[in-house]
Parts: sequence; C-alpha cells; structure tokens
Amino acid sequence: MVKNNINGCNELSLRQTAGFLKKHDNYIILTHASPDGDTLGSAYALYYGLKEIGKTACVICPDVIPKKYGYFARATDHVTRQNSTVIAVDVADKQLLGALEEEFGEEVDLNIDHHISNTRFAKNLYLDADASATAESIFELLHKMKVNINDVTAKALYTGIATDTGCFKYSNVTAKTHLIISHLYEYNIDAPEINKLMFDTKSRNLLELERLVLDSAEFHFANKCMVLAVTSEMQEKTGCSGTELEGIAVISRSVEGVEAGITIKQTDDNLFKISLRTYPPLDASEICKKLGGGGHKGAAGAKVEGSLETVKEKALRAVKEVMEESYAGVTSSKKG
Ligand SMILES: [Mn+2]
Repeated sequence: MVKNNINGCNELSLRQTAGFLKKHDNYIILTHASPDGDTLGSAYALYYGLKEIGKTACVICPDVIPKKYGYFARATDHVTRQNSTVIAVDVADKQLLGALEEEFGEEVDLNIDHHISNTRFAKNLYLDADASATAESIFELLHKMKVNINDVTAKALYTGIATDTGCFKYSNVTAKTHLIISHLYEYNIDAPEINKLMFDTKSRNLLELERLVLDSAEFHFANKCMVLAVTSEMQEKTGCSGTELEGIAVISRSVEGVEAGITIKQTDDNLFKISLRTYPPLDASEICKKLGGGGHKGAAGAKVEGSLETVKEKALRAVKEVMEESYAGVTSSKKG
C-alpha cells in the first residue's frame, strides 16, 4: 500500500489520499507562513470540497491573510483540537508553519505538497513534485472524490495555479496545468480580474519601495547574478512589509542575461530571508539547500542570520559554487 517510508512518513498515492480525506473528519487545514495564492487557494478549495461531502473543517493561517485574497477566503467552521485531523497544504517543512510550528509541527496527519525539497515531517504525504501548484493536486483530489466544485472553489484553485506559475509563464507549467485550467473555465471565475489583482496591481508605496530596492541593485559573476536588498529601513520608510514584498523577488527574471536573482529581505535586526530565482541549468533549490533552505528548481528560499553584508556574501558563495558545477561542460549559457 505504502510507496515509501522516510522518517516514518507514509507516502500516499492520489487514490489513497482521496480515501484518507473521505475516511476522516474534523479537519484543521494549515497554510504556510507568509501565505501566497497557492497555499491559501489550496486550503480554501480543500475546505469547500470537504464541506460538500459533509465534513467539518477550518482553515488556519499563521499570518494575517492579505486582503487581495478576500474574494475566496471566507470564514470557516470552528474545529477543536481534540479528535481533529490536521492537514498542511503547500508546506515543504514544518518550520514554514511559522507561529503554528510549535503547536502543529509534529502533529500533521496529512501533508499535500509539490515541493521537491519536502522534508517529510508529516505522518502521511501526498507529494506531486511535477505539479505546478499544490492547487493542481487539490483539483485532482476533488475530482477523484467526485466532489462538486462551485464558483468559489474554482476561483481558489485558479488563484493557486496562476500565482505559482507566474500567470502561466514559468517552466513548471505542463499540459496537465492547462487541462485543469480549462475545467476551471467552466465556472464563473473571472480570470482577468483575478490576474489583474494578483499581477498588475501595486500600491504607490510599493512602487516607491521598488525604486529604493532598484537603487541598491548589484550585479555579479559577469552580470549573470543580480542582488536586490530590502532593508528594514526601506520597509519602514514606505510602510510596505510581509507578503506585499512578494513581487520584488521576480524583478530579476526580467533582466537580460541574469540567470540567478537573489533578493535579501530583512526580517529582523540580524535575520534575512533570501528569495532566489534561477533559470536552467541553475537549480535554485540546490543553491538554497546550501543556505539551509529549499524550494523548487526555479524558485527557492532560505533564512540566514548575520549582517546584510555577511548574508549577501554567503548567498553569493552558494550561487558561485552551483554556477561552477552547472556550467562545467556547458560551452555557452544556453538555457535548457
Ligand atoms: Mn505552491
């Protein structure tokens, strides 16, 4: 039955996961900290799906849910901890549960995820590392369970897939991604409105923050690596913080010749969050593993302690090491 057992974590198939969801009840669905469209879209779509089959469920997010997700994030049931079944969605490591780690880190009964770097901290895991978003897996699970999807569920799923694929631009998009989206178009999702909100809308404060960040831009390794720093000072000056800063990490993607984009965001006096974006053959998850983090091939992250200068140095060293390995034998910077 069980495919794999690492750290006592059972890896389930799609069918087994659907069976698990049908069998249990009183679900507490957890998202990761600094929630994005995928973790929230997956959590709420799963919540609505479970409600359709008569289950009791709630969604708990370790941080405040940004108001731009308000169109699908609605109040959920109240579930008491006793006799509950805990599910984490889009959570690669228990640390990413943030404020919820202490209470739930060792207590996750089922994790549904798509990060290749998943640390198998949950008792059961459904992992599809080929899925562009966890929301793809949630769609497949609801389909497998023959659960009725409504407009709000479809919007939540669309949001998860659109945000994790950069609006269907990244290399993680597959034929299956588009097939799932084609099903979601049968509902009243208003995709242009969702995309405007997710990708084309920013506050003037954020525009000002981006100006400050761009002023700090540095280029290394024959301009193949771009570094952007978002200091506490910049965040205080502009009043922008938290998930509002998500978009900064993708700026490097649009700069000609840049194959590794490092964004260093200050989260405390001596603590920085690194977001890395790479193009093949560079593997962002491999680079971030060297910094104690993880993620996907094209996008990964890590938390590093130290001053801005030492954190930058560490990140650059990790990028350099992986660049040297990856480009060895590659005659040009051909992307493949
Ligand atoms: Mn995701």
